[in-house]
Amino acid sequence: MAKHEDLPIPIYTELEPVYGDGSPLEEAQLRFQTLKSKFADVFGQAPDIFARSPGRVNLIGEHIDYEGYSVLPMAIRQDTIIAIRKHREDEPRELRIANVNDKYPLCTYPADPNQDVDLKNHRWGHYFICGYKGFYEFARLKKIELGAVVGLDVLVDGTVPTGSGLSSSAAFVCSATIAIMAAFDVNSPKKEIAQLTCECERYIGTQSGGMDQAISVMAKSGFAELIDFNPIRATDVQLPAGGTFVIAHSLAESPKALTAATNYNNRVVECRLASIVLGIKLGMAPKEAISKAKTLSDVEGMCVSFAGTRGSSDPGVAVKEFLKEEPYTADDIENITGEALTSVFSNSTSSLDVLKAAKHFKLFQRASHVYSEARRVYAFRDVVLSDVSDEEKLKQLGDLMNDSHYSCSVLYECSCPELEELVKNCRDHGAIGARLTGAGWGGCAVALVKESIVPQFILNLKESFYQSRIEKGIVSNTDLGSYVFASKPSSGAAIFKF
Ligand code: NG1
Ligand code: MG
Repeated sequence: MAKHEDLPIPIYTELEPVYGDGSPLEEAQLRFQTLKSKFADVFGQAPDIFARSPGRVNLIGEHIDYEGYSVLPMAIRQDTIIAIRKHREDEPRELRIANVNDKYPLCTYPADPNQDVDLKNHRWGHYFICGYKGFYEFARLKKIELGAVVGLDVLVDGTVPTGSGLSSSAAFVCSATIAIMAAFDVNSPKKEIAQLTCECERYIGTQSGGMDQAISVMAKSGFAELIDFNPIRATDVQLPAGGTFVIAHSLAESPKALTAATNYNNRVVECRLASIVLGIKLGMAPKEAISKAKTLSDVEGMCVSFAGTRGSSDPGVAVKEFLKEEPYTADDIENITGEALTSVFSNSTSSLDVLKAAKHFKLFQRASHVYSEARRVYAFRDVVLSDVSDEEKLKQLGDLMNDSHYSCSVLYECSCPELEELVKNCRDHGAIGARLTGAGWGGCAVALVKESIVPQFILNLKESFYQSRIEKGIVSNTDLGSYVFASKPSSGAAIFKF
């Protein structure tokens, strides 16, 4: 049987197989009907085809995908759906990108695959352009003949809350890319599309790993997935019975495209610096370390060999030995590398932005987090596969989630006061484990909760965490359902013809 990731994106003529997660189908049907009729209102024509790609919740493995390590997310029902129509050659060569939500005004761009994404002026439509550019690049590499460049009409409907750590951006970029591919009648194995969409999203200026796109494209209903990188692969993980994942929003938004230099990209740069310093301390020549030690996984082998001399197999032993706990200044690091940091990162403007904004670099803490988190992902998978009782499995998974949160909060410093309060609330109300999920600095927490207490758990959270925020007008009671909900693993990207 062909492996899941080797199959192309499925093409359906009905919704059933996609939203087959027990949730009401009528809602989804209505959304697609509305999308179709709005499309006709806005553009005066019917769409050719539709695409869907989901958001995700990461169960464990935070801020390690871009360091080359496996992660363990599951897709959620919330998604981005897109209707698209390819222009004829006699129509304007223009990309018209509309949204069913009035918050997002119509964006137009030239139909030019080589245009740059204007990072200084962020517009919501930029995420579509990421997919557009990526698709043309993909076609070029694959030598796919696309014919004359024509315009596109596009209507977007997204239900993944933005800035929430549930990957609204990847849902949008993946859905956009797949819609464009479908409009041009191109399809490919999912693993290739996962790789492509991951590269696409980097056009927006975040140096992201590939987790969000990989799960959005390759998810399978009913399963979480262990995602490996280089090459991208997905392995089904069947979660133990009796537990449910509840997702709860801290109501602090984390606009990643705007805070990249101080938060997300900053951590990517710190990890790169930690890799270089570790590489040098473990015997690489500085020039070699700069060119070869790109991620912490690149120097893991050396760290493990060193740990072996101390009777351990934990790369963290080398981190303790060779990195100092006090933050490094740029000077400290340049004394080790013998090269200016601006020259080390000279080919990445987003990294140069990080260097400008950073006061210091916490190499010890970031590397300690990454190596320990990478091991927790495998421990999580091993617990799932072990032969202890489901109840015992849930307990061990909860402990791993709690440890992950601690590491994110204390070593990686990607939490925030609202998330700390929320995670504590979850545990106080009986969660087996709880942690921040996604990039952090706001957004959601995920809690593992005994299925039998889920309704009461959500009620308790509403009372203890959300009620005061409703009173302050931060959130409305009617919207609360989209900020705190239980989620089953949903399926991945799909194309619809109807
Ligand atoms: P969010 O912020 O949840 O979309 C980001 C990255 C992931 C991963 C996580 C942290 C993007 C598109 N996604 O997710 O690749 O690094 O942070 O684990 O930047
Ligand atoms: Mg995102």
